[in-house]
Amino acid sequence: MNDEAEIILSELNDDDLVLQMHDDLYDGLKDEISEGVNILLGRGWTPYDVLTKALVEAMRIVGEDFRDGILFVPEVLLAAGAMKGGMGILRPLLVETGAPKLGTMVVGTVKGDIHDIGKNLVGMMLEGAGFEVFDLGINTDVDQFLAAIEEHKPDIIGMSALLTTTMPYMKVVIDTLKEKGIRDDFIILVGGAPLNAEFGAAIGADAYCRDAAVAVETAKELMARKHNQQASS
Ligand code: B1M
Repeated sequence: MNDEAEIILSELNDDDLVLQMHDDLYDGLKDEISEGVNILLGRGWTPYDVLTKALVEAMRIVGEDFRDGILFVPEVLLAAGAMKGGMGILRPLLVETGAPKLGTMVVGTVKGDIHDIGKNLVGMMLEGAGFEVFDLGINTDVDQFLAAIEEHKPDIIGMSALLTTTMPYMKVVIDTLKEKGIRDDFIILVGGAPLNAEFGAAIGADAYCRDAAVAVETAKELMARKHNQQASS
């Protein structure tokens, strides 16, 4: 008999529910994750807390076991599907904003890389903070970035990479912008688990952002600086 079937999520206290959600995300149980998200929201949790404490933390655990060969791609795909289910509920709440438009961003996961959960989160959080976000999706090559720049005239270009093999592609994009003489027209933010601040500086990005909350703060700060520079020139 399956013990899990006996667990009634709504009867668990917050701490136990969050732990159960970690297990459910690990097991790729999308419906249970959606239910858990709704319960926590109903108990007055902020969407951001649900996201970070229940979903992102669960995916961190999945990542460790994936690294250690305990979980494999099919299981991780199921976990990612459950995570996306939960994010789908949180998205409208996170992007709900009366804030004035702060700027425009195009964001994409770079060529060769199909990880999009972190990039999606960054996009959502920036939308929530008042940015207009154009999401270029996964496996984005330099021509797609250039076309989006032409079309959307962004203030910020965001790039995400989750693999050590794809992070160097960010430099390809930045070098291409330099060759075209347009690098300094944009704020360039980079992020993703294998990156760090040194890497961001080495490839010529304006900032490396550890997580989506840092991306929002950094985007706001660099936009304010850009406006101040424009005002004083
Ligand atoms: Co992949 N994978 N994966 N994977 N996967 C990692 C990244 C890995 C670290 C797992 C591990 O070994 N521990 C490892 C990379 C090792 C390395 O290069 N150093 C890895 C590998 C090896 C692979 C494959 C090669 C496996 C294989 O096929 N043998 C393969 C590659 C496919 C490809 O891209 N070409 C692969 C495939 C997959 C799945 C498809 C199964 C799935 C992706 C599903 C999807 O995204 N739709 C998957 C997943 C889910 C992961 C882990 C487990 C979780 C990633 C995630 O979603 N995290 C991951 C382990 C890990 O990262 N610990 C792993 C949650 C997310 C909220 O965090 O993405 O870090 P994160 O985003 C954060 C910050 O990084 C930051 O803010 C976000 C929110 O706070 N951030 C930005 C991210 N982008 C930003 C951009 C910004 C600013 C901040 O500015 C614009």
